[in-house]
Amino acid sequence: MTNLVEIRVPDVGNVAEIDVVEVLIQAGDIIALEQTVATLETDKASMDLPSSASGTIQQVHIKPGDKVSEGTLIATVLATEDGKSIPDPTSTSTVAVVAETPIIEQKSEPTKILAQSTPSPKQPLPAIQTSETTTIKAHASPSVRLFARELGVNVSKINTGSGRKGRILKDDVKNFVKQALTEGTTAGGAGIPSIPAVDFSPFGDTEILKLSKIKRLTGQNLTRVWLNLPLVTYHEEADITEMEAFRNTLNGEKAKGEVKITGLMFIIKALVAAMQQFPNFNASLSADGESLIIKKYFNIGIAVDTPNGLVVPVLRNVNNKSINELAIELAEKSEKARLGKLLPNDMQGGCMTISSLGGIGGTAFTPIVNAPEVAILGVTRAKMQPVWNGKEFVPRLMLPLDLTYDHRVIDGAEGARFMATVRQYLVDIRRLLL
Ligand code: CAO
Repeated sequence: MTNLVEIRVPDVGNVAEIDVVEVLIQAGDIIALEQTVATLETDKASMDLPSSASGTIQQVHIKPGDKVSEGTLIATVLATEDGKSIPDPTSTSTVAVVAETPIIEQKSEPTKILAQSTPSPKQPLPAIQTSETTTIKAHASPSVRLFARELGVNVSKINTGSGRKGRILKDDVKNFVKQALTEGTTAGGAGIPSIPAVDFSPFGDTEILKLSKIKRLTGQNLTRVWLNLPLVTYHEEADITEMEAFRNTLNGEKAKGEVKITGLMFIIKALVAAMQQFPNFNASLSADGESLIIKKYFNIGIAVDTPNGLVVPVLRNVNNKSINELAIELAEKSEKARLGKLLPNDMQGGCMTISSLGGIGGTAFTPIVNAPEVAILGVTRAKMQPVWNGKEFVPRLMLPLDLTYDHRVIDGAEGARFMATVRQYLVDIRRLLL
């Protein structure tokens, strides 16, 4: 028995326009359940859309360059009997069998890391911006024009596009940027020379490994933030001896299999308590760079290390959640992140990011702000140290903290006061109750 099944775009978290980057099926193809049928891309993630049925493709309803959104019909499949997710055959509606959770390769947001933001129009990459002196009509879709504007590129300066009928594609914009950087064609910009290509073969064997998409996109965002934001990193230390004792007590009371509490949960809480006292840290600069948008919600992004690179799931409304709830939520989201299953929605709406390397080691580092956020907190490994108490040296567990902030928004003294407050909360977590 066979059924006609529709593959539609699943709920990807309130994203209005999703670009179809690649279509991997055509009519007549035989596909397996969960086989990728298309690659979709939002400004935050690229996702492989899996088929929700096995069978023969009857018709493909999209093509590369199309815009789709939740519910858009991707393809119809004459599903075989064993095809899962086959809709109720008695239903006459076009409601479909939506694809299962798409496999997402998150774009950069990370931290040391990333900027999800559109750079302020006042601050295009200076090395690339060109003046609008020509009236040549460039053929490019609105999303490509937006992409070009974000990079400060005037699309009319791109002579030919590689798309159909010379249409300008994102890759053409990227190539234009690369070329501009290589040639140093600047309009009053930084004119940073590119790293020259080197032939390594005289020195020994080499192997070429393609960067994952997350790494590539993260790299672009990092560069963008690095070039656009005046960043300062401030280092602090908190005595967490008591906090650690309390954490161990709590974990000792947990039943087998329950999610354990790590110090990160207290750090998240302390950070939010400090953000409530210092609203400038829970803010973003407006696109024109002239005002500060203060947020009244407290969502914290956590940089998670995955085999494909860094991603930043967001824990929402942290101020209303308990330590246990946060531990469970972070465990779920980091697991999803490592399986590449986060949806764009899981990574949106962050107010500040924490990048914790404490599970690995370190004494300090300089994380890069996840713009348009204005600060990021780096954490490295707590260590027993001799601390002078006025009479003698006593062993205390000291936690190194590194705050990088956007100096356009945060002054040095403000940064130091903010970190003194975070430290106070961690030294005596009872203060979180006040
Ligand atoms: N000092 C001492 N020990 C620490 C610590 C710290 N600052 N932070 C974590 N630990 C310990 C934990 O207590 C845990 O010990 P036990 O197994 O004995 O309980 C162990 O290290 C592992 O912790 P964890 O890393 O699994 O858990 P976490 O809640 O601290 O962090 C997460 C969760 C998702 C942030 C982490 O797993 C991760 O991915 N970190 C990497 C983030 C990253 O790569 N950032 C880099 C950004 S810059 O490129």
